[in-house]
Amino acid sequence: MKPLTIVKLGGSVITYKDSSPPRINFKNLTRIAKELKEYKGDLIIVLGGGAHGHQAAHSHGYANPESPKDILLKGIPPIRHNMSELALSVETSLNKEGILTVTIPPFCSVTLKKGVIHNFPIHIIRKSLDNGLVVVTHGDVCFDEEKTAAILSGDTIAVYLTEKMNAKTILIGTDVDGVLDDNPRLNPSAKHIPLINQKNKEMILSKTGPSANTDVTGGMAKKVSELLDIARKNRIIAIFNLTVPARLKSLLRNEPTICTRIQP
Ligand code: IP8
Repeated sequence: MKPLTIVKLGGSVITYKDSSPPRINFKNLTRIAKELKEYKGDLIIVLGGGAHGHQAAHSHGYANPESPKDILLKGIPPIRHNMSELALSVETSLNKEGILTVTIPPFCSVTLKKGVIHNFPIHIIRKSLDNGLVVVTHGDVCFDEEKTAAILSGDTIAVYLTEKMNAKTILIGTDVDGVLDDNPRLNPSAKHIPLINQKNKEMILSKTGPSANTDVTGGMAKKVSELLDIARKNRIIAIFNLTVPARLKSLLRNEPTICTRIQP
């Protein structure tokens, strides 16, 4: 078996997050496909929701734990439609670079319980990788055993699959240089943190907040805590700026680049 790498493409990079109706950022997507092209190991690409997921989730009550069932149910088709459209565009961009890709949407097989993954079959993902295909999956709306339906974040999927499939590398692409000690949009002198481990995690987590915009799934603090939970010796974990050309390529080659590394 080849080493497995999981790359999350942040929704704010592959879509114009504030655009309504949602729009895909084809310029970034085309460049990202070129950077992914030369990677030769097993590869799972996880998409964030961006404009396609978060706006529809927000307007159908997914940010509010008290939302009635009928409102949530009405949100399922538009969220699914938007995420399928986004996944198809990613698939098309990758295929254009000769990367043979299949999309496996979580809605079709994953269930949640109180918002947490309850059942996540990986058989088809494994089979696809073993047959040389690159797998695209994405944040999605999924049925929930206790509360109708809930949003499953791309970050949570990436972390879950890393642990379950014993990935060697997990790279989380965002629109900032990694973790900073303050919100860079509000404080331009926010400092970049190159490494998070058990020694500095409490201090860092107290400073990183949820992301702005219409994000219904938790932002940077949640990303960092989920990644710390799967940090192991010999596992490469990085949060990096996917809007800057060549950083993804450097990380895939395991070369030094600006990012925040997470270690045990
Ligand atoms: O952007 C959210 O995924 P995330 C997915 O990775 C939806 O948190 C459908 C809003």
